[in-house]
Amino acid sequence: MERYYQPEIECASREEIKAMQDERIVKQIKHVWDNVPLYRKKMEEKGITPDDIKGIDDIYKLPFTSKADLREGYPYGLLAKPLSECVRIHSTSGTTGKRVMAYYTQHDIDLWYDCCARAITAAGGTKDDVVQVSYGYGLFTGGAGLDGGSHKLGCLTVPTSSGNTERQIMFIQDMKSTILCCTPSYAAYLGESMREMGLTPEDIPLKAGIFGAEAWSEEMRRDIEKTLGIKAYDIYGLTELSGPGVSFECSAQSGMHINEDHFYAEIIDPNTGEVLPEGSKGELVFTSLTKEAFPVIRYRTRDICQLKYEKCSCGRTHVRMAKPMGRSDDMLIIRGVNVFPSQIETVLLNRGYSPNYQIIVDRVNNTDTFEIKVELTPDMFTDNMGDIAKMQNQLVSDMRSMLGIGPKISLVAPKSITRSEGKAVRVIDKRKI
Ligand code: DLL
Repeated sequence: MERYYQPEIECASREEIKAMQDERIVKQIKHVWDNVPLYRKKMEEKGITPDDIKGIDDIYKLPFTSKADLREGYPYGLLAKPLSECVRIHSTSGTTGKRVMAYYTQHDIDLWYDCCARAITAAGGTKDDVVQVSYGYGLFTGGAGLDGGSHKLGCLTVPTSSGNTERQIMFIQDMKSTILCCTPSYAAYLGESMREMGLTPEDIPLKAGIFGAEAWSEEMRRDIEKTLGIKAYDIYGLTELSGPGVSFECSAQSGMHINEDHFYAEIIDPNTGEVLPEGSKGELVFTSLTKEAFPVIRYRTRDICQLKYEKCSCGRTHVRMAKPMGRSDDMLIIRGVNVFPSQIETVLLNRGYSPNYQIIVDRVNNTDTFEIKVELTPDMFTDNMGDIAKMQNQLVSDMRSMLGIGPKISLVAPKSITRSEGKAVRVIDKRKI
């Protein structure tokens, strides 16, 4: 039977959800107008005041917020509460520019951890579970978020953080961990390491995994489920909104339920900003309805996905989002063709390769070059040139059908591509260097 952490909210009727959002958006807009000069300025530029926002249906009137806006506010520009009322910061990694700092009051932290507790419950967790949190702890939100959710539920929490793979496996065995939380690429690495240590899924007590923070394919899910002998659940979130737990999968595994009492989602056309009808694929935009210290209004995530409002078989009523294909800025444009790394992952795993690959793009004589380094599994490893050529040709042809463009395939020896303990780095785009 399906269990819920907060059934009165997670299974509320659509009318109740809308009433909650109507009330919260009005309060939130007044809060940012009064306290965050950037939001007031942007609203004034559009000629609107808080009086124009009478409910959630008026949200389209509000200006969008971009990552550049948040960066411009670094470090304290977007704070909506006095620092003395804040108890925590987290931040994005800043790999593509200046960091975005996110601030939390104690109330913000409590609500965030509730969202993560909902996710753990939806993955079958109860207070009798042992939850190993192998997301990084620190400025990254993964460790803190799942740790907090696990505490709320009363699970025994094992805060290993990421890295030190053999120790992770030792803890899984010795602490009898039943739920593993980490990035999907690290889960795949843990599975590979277990196999090398001669362990089978029967040797470990894990029953479920809660994996997110990066795009991962259905093929990757099946691969992880097989190697670890678990059910693998997706979880989504971003620092700007709190961290993990903005949405999560339930037992139906048919999209991730967005915690709509805290986050209002829209799908827009990334080029025109037009709000798209239900079911359309586009850019996900979020408004935080309850954040005190660092609210974001119509924040453009750059994640490309779809929304589905129909009631889920699990009983939850909150809207579901499809697995994001990746950020629009992860999308590569190679010789004019759009390529998502997740499409490449699908082809490789369907052909029995491991999820260890690297995409290298460059520009030579004004033409894009496109190479995929693919690691052979120990079973496939051979020095027979004929066999290697056959495997390469097959992959080039599969990639051409999936992407509409043929890469150069370089097959490399097992274990030669660096493993990731957090978010995997799959793309080396030398055109940008
Ligand atoms: O990755 C928060 C998180 C931690 C989510 C642990 C889930 C688990 P950021 O580092 O700010 O926050 O990165 C946010 O990661 O905009 C997406 O592009 C991507 N992302 C997060 N979860 C998923 C997912 C955390 N389940 C960015 N599937 C987001 C695909 C995801 N992409």
